[in-house]
Amino acid sequence: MTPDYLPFHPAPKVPDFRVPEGAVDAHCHVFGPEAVFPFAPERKYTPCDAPKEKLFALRDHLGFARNVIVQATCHGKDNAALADALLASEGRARGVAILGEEVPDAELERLDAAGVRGVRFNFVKRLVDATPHAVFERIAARVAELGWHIVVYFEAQDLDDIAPLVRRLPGIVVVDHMGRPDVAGGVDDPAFGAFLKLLSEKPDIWVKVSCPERLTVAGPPYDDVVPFARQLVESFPDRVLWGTDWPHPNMKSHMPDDGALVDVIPRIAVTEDLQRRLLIDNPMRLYWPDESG
Ligand code: 0GY
Repeated sequence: MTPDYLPFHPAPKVPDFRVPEGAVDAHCHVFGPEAVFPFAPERKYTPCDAPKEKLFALRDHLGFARNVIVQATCHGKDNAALADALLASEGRARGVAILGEEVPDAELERLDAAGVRGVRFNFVKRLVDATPHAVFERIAARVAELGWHIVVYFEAQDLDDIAPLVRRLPGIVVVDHMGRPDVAGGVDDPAFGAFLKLLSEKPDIWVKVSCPERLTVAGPPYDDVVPFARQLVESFPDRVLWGTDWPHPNMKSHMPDDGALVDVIPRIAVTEDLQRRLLIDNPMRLYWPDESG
């Protein structure tokens, strides 16, 4: 199957910023290989193969110790490639799955044993057909029994519709890519203000300060996105996560150099203390609580 967006960067630079030892890339994906793990028939885009070996090589190249691998819509509710990567990681990866409410308990237990610690609810209209909120709530109640958290992916213009559900969800809710703000409006934009207010009101909401490459209007080095991420890191230092988003599914404008993305980190987390919380303390608490200092 021919991919319908750009291939991932063939040779990312070694970052100028050295991440601290034990750092976690808390948002990345594995795709295929298609010959072994076919893509979902209902997918809205076709990725290129991005197998676990390439992800683990990138982890080492960029200086990270661990990954959180997030199921993407191109694999739908078939989490086989994800589980395979988690099992091959020798404990150095945890996962976030996509599930339907028909999922049997035995499958949940199998995913948990492989290293899945969360379920992802996607509200991005170009990526998925809508799921009733009541279905998400029933899935949330089931995975709460396993101690999993919930990851939500939505765009800023849909926050008003989704906020009541997000407030009701049990346990920790992690928002992907800063809630996808429209960066053209700047950090004083009322929609970003509404997102900050939600975070202030509900201490169980965490946020990934990821994907400058998706949010930017100006392009690299992402000067227009940095203030959003920096504000979140400084306002909620114990509830932020960072990830590469490799292999950058669906990126059509430009394909980022993953090393250059790492170089954004010291611009959004400007002290060693903030960097340690963002890259180690927070993801370890959420994904490896037994090893978390
Ligand atoms: C991302 C972003 C995208 C895709 C997916 O599940 C997905 O297909 O997450 C996107 O197109 O914005 O989180 O990697």
